Amino acid sequence: MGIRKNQSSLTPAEKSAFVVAVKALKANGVYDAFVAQHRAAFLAGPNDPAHGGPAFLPWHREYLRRFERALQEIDASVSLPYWDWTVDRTPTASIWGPNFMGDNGTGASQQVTTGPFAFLTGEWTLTVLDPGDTTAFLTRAFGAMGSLPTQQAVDTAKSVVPYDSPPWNAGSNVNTSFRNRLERVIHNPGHMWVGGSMMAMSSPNDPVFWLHHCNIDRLWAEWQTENPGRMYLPPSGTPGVVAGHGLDDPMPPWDGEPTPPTPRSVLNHHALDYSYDNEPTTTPESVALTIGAPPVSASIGRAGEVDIFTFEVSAAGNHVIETQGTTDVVMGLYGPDDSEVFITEDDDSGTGQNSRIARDLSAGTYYVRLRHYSSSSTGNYSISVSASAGQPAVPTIAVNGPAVAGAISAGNERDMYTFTAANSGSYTIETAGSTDCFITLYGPVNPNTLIAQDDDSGPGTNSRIVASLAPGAYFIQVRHYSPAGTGPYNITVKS
Ligand SMILES: [Cu+2]
Repeated sequence: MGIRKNQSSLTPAEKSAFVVAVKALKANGVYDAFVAQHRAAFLAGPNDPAHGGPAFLPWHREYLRRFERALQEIDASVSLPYWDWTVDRTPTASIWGPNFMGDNGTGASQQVTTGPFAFLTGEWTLTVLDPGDTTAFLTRAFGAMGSLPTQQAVDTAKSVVPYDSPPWNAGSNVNTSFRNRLERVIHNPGHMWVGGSMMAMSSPNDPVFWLHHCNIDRLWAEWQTENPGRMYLPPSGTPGVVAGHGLDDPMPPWDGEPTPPTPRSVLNHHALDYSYDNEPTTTPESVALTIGAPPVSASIGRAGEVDIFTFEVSAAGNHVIETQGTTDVVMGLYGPDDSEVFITEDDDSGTGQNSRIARDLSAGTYYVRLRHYSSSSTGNYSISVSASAGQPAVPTIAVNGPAVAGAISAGNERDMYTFTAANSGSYTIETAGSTDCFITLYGPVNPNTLIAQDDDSGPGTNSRIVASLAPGAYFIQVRHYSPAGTGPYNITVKS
């Protein structure tokens, strides 16, 4: 199942993969066919199958999923990201960076001149245009036509029930039609704020269209989860409802297909094989492990299954979680006391293809998620947790003191250090030597709160993090850039 992520959390590589796939569809003509479908829906006027009626949300869900599948034919790892404009609502937000959507339009023409979709690069020429429009380049005018929806406006919209109400069109009361409130009060302002190309019937010409509509789809999915008793309205055959907008109406332009999509067929987005990164995970039943007890037998009985185990740490110390058997499992560790807080993951640090995590853990409840390395394979394994007595405390690095010598002595080893920032200010954490270290800074106080990570900002392949820190205790994790790499290093903290 593809996971649609908040665009602000995409890695540079994920952003690049999305951009590359979008541009591949542009180059082979598929992209413009999608733009034409959206324009054709608007041009159908009072019979628009996609806007100003109950099917606004189902039509766009189907449309986005088809576009996403087209992207996935280019690159199976790509999912649509969503743009949460209640958070990323300024022209300087990273979504508008040169590696993603590019910036605002400039000059009287409002032409977008930066990023992957700038006309000047010669790779993003608009060919499907609204009647009378001849502008071949992408245009934007941030904020000129209004502001982005706030979280409060979203909350208010999501509190509206039922799904829709008579007269089942753009005139439905926004206090009795969730759909029309979401469409008019939340969705339209997103198009308006971006401005330029996003104002047109051909608005998918601006790739941010997909990110905006993905967020609208996410909000609908949340509303559905929060209102399980509220069915889509109206039923097919309701007088005065435009064709395509009834629950079981085939939705144009796909109504000629052997099994045409209907609003009903897209109500469960999980059945369309995607989910959103902020959805509460339906936790399968977990199995409790006892520290020091013999291994517990388990199996990945069906492809894609995830097994969950828990264990209680009563006294802080070093713990080892490992699997046994011939099944290539991957193990993720989460906690303490929160099954969603990721600590670390391991594939093959154990014997054979087994997983092994050795870690200093504070007291609390921990969660282990186990899956097969291959999402299409199954197999048996066993799992155990042990605690080593008298393990060393986390070494302390004195700020502006001598370098501390360390070594990655085994593949996938993680060395932890702590230091105390006595004053607010800039601190430089740096490794030295010929080992390609990768460092991660956590804190203050909580060793699971990520601040920064770095691979090669120091001399050679050394790591360097310069961070402005408040007073408090911080933690540094040192690992080798390569999961199999080993070697000595020195580490210092200077203020
Ligand atoms: Cu639309």
